[in-house]
Amino acid sequence: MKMLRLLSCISVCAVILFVSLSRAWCQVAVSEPSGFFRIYIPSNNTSFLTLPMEVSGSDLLEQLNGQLVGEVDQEVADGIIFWDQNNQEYDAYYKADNTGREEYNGRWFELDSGTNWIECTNSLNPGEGFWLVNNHSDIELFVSGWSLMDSTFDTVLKPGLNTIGFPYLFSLCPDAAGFAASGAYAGTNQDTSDVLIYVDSTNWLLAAYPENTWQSSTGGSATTCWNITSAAWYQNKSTNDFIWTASRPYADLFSSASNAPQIASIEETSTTHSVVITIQTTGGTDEVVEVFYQDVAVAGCLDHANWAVAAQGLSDSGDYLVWEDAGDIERTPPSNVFSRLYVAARQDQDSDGDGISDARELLVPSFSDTDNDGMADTWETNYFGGLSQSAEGDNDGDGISNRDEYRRGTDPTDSSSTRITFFVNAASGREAYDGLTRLVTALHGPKAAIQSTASAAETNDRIEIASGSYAESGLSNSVVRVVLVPVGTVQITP
Ligand SMILES: [Ca+2]
Ligand SMILES: [Ca+2]
Ligand SMILES: [Ca+2]
Ligand SMILES: [Ca+2]
Repeated sequence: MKMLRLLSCISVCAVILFVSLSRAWCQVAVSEPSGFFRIYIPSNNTSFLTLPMEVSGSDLLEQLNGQLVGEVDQEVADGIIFWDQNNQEYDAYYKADNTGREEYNGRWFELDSGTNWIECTNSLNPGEGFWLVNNHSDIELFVSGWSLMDSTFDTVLKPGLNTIGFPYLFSLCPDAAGFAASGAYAGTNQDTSDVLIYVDSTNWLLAAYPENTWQSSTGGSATTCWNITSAAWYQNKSTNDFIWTASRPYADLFSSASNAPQIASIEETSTTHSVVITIQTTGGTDEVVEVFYQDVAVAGCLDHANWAVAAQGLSDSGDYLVWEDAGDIERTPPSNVFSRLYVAARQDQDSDGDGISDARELLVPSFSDTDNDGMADTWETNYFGGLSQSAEGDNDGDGISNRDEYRRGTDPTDSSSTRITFFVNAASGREAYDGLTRLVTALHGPKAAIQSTASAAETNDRIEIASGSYAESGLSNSVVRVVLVPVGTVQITP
């Protein structure tokens, strides 16, 4: 069963988790980015990997436990291998199962430990290399964690061999000059220089012209790149440690002034491969949560200015709410992406009162509203060539204000573009939706009741009513004059 948990027990661990998550974000409006990535390992293969997110050691093994296969015979069990750079040796562990001793099953023990059952206590940090051994059929592992938000990340490179990778969700071509400036030794031949060794290539650091460049062991300058999750060996030829400092490649946009919802766990469901997200909330009665997402490709990068809305209008009276991402009309199912990140935010926080949350203005470029007039800047610029038009103005003189044209999706420069169609659906509709689309999307969806839709409409708007039964007490046309368009059999009862 492919089920993952960042928390094995929400109720017991909640306090601990909140402390650990809130170390840098104790007063913010949006949560720390959290998400998942996938690791494909072919049958009977070993993959050399690094973690591009924060996944604590015990949590990683716990996550892998449900996906890798234990055996009583350590030679055929799935395993994990670490490199001990202090002692320059491998530490290999296997997953035990069917041992005849229930307390050992599903735990990880040292290889060749005889009867001593030496348990794995290693932890894994972002940027450290390790190997996963798959002694069974092809597998795609699901790993969840937190995007690293430290501005820099130091990796200590010991004399001899080290395993390294980039700790952020970002593919990278390691900068040779940066390594040299950090203390890497560049020489004039491969035997004396520091060396980066990939699965299929070896590159060494050249001191002569062109100075501080990676050279291929097979000749000529080399471009040496990591994808997200790929690791490499680093051979430090000197007798001293040095520190390679990686800089966070994305901005810190997370600095506002109120309590945030926090993503507490991300699990993949075994049957549908949808992703279930548990969000810790304040429990306040006014709190409404929205979720943003961003997909990152294997050779891509997280872009912290470019999120999209995944869900809105989530609320719960308790301290947690659960939202399931199965994809939708606008969003690929999570089973079809390598990596997806999420942030949860307070949708009810709207400092400028324009109906668009602070978080959406911050995270989604198309909603950025720098002049706080309730009209997205991209929309204003598209229609008016700039931000000078006022919200109350009526540029095309059709009686509908510029801001209402924005909200209703009509053309503010075309006086014939005024009326729109609303949608009602007794089955799929919700009163929290705006009624602007027939199908449910992240931002829109049909309303559930005819009367409330008529109240939201303007004169001459159409209301398309999906077939179904509607209980409408006191249905009235006194609000506005609208056109009702039933589709199929529509039954209206008082
Ligand atoms: Ca706003
Ligand atoms: Ca604006
Ligand atoms: Ca107008
Ligand atoms: Ca118009």
